Amino acid sequence: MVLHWTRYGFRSLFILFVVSTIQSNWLRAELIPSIDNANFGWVRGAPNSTFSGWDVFNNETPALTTILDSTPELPGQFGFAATIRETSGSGIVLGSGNIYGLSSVTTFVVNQPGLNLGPSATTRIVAQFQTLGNELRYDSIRLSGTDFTNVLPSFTQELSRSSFGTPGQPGSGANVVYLAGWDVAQNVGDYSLAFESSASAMSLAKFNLDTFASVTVVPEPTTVALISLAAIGWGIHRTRKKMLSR
Ligand SMILES: [Ca+2]
Repeated sequence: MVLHWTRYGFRSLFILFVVSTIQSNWLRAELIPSIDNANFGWVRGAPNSTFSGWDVFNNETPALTTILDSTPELPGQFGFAATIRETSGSGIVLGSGNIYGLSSVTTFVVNQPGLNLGPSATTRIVAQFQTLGNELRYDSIRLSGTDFTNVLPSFTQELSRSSFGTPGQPGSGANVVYLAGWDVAQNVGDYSLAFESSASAMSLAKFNLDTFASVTVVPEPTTVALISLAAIGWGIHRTRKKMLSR
């Protein structure tokens, strides 16, 4: 048993070293064009946005076989915090703060409270994952909301990939940063993101989740009328000025 844990201790040390020496490319989610090339004008921290991020996972329910972390700790978080759960019973939190699948596929669910702005708001949801060792099962990444379930991403992108160790030997694997995003034509009160590893021995090292809601503001008729009046007034002023200066 002592040997067993020493082995995992070693691996977590090794993984910590790998993480600190390989630069990852994470995207600011507002830089991704929408699928219809609309410009949402979103930035992290803007009204109607949320951002939760984990570099280090902890387990708030050590007495259970599942893992719960409701305290994302990256700086610059905004809006309602997300929670992450690992529900397979195979997951452990390593000393490095990674969630590792000991004996089987690991199964994750991330809950993100939404702003519930209704059907006139468009929502962009961007998840970014860093995994070490075995990889995600990429087609398992699905989004559910109040009235839709298991929707595949609108767009995906592999942001970086490198390998470490000797292939086939213990302590080897891939270091992958992967992005999956959705453009949803509404904004609901709760989002749920599900994903799984492709096999055991995947280490979830980091996870970021951005959501942005774009509310279409239609000017009220009185506002339009006032703007038109102001424009006409400005035109008259210009004409008078021109005539006076002659
Ligand atoms: Ca935490």
